[in-house]
Amino acid sequence: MRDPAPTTIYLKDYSPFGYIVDSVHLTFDLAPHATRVTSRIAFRPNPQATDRTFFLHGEELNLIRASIDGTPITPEVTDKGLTANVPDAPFVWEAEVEIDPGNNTALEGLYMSNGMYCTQCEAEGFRKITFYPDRPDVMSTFTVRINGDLPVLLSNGNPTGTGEGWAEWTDPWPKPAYLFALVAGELVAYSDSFTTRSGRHVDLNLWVRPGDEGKCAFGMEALKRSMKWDEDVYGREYDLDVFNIVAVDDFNMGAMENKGLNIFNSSAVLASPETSTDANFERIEAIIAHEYFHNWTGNRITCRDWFQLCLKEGLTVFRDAQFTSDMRSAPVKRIHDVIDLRARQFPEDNGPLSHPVRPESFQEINNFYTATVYEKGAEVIGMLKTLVGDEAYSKALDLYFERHDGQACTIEDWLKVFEDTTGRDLTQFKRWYSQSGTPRVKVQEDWADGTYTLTLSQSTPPTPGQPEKLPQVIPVAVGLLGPNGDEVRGTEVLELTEARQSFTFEGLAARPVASILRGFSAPVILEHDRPNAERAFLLAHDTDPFNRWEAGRTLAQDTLLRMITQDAAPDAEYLDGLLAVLRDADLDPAYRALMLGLPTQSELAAALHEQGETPDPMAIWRAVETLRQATAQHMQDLLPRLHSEALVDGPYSPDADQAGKRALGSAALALTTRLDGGAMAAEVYAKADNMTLQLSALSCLPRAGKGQAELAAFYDQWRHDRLVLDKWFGLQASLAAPDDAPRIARALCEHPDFNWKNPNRFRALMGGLAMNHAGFHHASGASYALLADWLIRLDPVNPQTTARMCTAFQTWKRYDADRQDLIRAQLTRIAETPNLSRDTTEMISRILGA
Ligand code: 0A1
Ligand code: ZN
Repeated sequence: MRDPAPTTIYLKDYSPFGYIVDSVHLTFDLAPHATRVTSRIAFRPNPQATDRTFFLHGEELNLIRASIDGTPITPEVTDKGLTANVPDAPFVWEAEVEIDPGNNTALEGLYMSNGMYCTQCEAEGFRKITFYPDRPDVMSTFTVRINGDLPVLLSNGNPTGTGEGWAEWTDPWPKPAYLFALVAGELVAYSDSFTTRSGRHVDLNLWVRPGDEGKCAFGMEALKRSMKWDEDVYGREYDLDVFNIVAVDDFNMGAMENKGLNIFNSSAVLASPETSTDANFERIEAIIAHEYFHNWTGNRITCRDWFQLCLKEGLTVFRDAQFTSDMRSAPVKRIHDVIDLRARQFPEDNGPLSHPVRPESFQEINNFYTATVYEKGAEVIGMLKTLVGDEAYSKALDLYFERHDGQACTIEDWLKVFEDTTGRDLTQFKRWYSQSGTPRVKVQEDWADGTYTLTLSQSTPPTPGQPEKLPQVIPVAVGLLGPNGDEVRGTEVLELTEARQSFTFEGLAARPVASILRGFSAPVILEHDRPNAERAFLLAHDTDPFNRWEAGRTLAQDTLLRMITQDAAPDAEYLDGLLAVLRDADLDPAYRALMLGLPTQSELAAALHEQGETPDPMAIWRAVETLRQATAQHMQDLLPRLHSEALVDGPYSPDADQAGKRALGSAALALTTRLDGGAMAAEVYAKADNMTLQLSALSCLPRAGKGQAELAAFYDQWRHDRLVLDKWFGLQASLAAPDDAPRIARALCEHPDFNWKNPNRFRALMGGLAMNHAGFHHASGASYALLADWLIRLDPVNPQTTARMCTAFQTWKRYDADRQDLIRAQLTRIAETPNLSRDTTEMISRILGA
């Protein structure tokens, strides 16, 4: 869709649709370039609505015929939809349209992937299938008949009829159109079943392309564990006779929660030890859980409008994080999530794309499936739970499900169930949904006569459209340690509600060391100037595993910043503290592996910018290299022991224990490579019998100036496996030395396997380059130009993926004037491209700050 003057949609303009939909009957006659869709929809006037305009969304549809109560009509059709005169009483709408799934490269609506038909309707894709009130507050039951000569024909709900060349599906649960799905293809099922706690037998099928059956077992187990967990923890049962999951290669996102028929990017469901890493397995488990949990948080209770997206996404991310914590290690999961939040959400919240968890306006809703809506949205739920306590949280959720089942809701509805169960006024808490930007919390400490006083001040820098901020409710979990490392005060949640507030702890025998923001109890930036000796003390003694890790992280960041700005040597307190933690064999290997991590180079650039410095990507890169080298030397004697602790007995399993050992082994291997020039990594690579080991060894080698032979061998071994080939592209682009990155990425773009129309392949290469901080910010501007060339090329083919990839430029204002000029030139070049999509136009203009 080309839209010369994009319109802005506002939350404040919400009004209900003039009609209620009682039932929808759809018939699909499938043909790659001329699919016919016939709809029969029962409407009646909505007594809650004042505006009775009968407007149905519809885009890229060829209307063949339309009728009302059997009488043919000629509606007024534009490129957005149609309007018609309708009776002021119940009526039946019928229409027949023709669509062209074979030429749908945007992967929205009905499209084809490897000869298979599939759909993606969230957020506004259903309007590319037929004329309909395509908005989430219009809910209806659907009956779907599919006519086609493919062996597998699927839609939402339960199967209610089948014969040669056709199948019928009926979904008894009213749903909005964005949850509609249809799949048709030559697929094979990996099947199992689940009996719900009330005794409902559910058939489970994972539908894949022939040849992929061997990669389904893990996903199926993850599904069954999710179903059980949602019964045990939230009391939520599945509500249909069948649950289908389909894997598709061409998909813009991770997966989609369509009622009873989830559609997954194959990278988010297919797994085998030979082709998938431990991280892949963990991600698959989380995404399967996420989509399954949407059945209640999203489908049974949906969103009134797209501004409420966080209602389903924040809550469902929070639920899938709880699930992962229960299945694996809670502290490790929390640390992973905070690393991810800082890497993806903080840059968004502190740059030109900053927006509230519940945005108030948009041009293209697809641009708001963001880390802020999802991950900060989940943090907000976590804070709410911390503030009200576990028991009240659970009661509030029971009330939410009871009160709102079958409805399309708002954040107000959500907060009201908490107010009603706890009696608490959440007016101030609600600012977490409306104020954008990451709050800074500054710490000041005082000690006198056995009393420790903690003074916290909060402020949030201005963000687009929000020059002034009001204080938010910030739960700050605090514990106090005595001089010998014992905890003298266990964790207590302080509620910071004012701009500045003091909290006192009396009757202490000695000045304590405070452990602040335990468990990362709020998504804020803590500003705490304290001696490194205190950080080292916390690294050695903190009883809160998150803050113990955080102490190491802060030490690492501090030493790196001083290495960058003052040419300082690596800090001994950091190196010694790290060594002591890594030596402690009682600590979980996964946790120790995380301890060896460093802040990303992009995070260091942000921290420098925050200090008023202009980050130099090459200086950052050099400091990280130097610190890594120093760490390797400092740990030299321990490395052999770490390698042996990382050894796994028996056959590969993706469980948390084995994965943790391999994570430690791979962190140790990266350090060893700095000492032996890659000899051990080459050996591990040669012997590796699973993808985790193979890939971790392979990633060590380019840093040692080696690995050409292994990269070629890897390609030969895996050229037939599209998901593994994505890794091959991504690894080379993300790990290339800064000076080589633009050239290597450009060469990879010429590779015959660079199928750029496939979103996974495009993201692997271009996303890999963008993640290579010093390589992406190469002073020549060559990487900027390469990315811009490809964004311009992809935009007419797939606007959604193009718009998402534009975020690589969102941090541009941090850098020096020359780099800013280079980036601005590329952004302007993209903006001036004729017929640029609405998606990309909106993103570029926001990034430019226009
Ligand atoms: N609701 C899905 C994410 C999703 C959103 C949009 C899509 O197409 C534009 C596809 C998937 C989820 O949260 O998993
Ligand atoms: Zn979701």
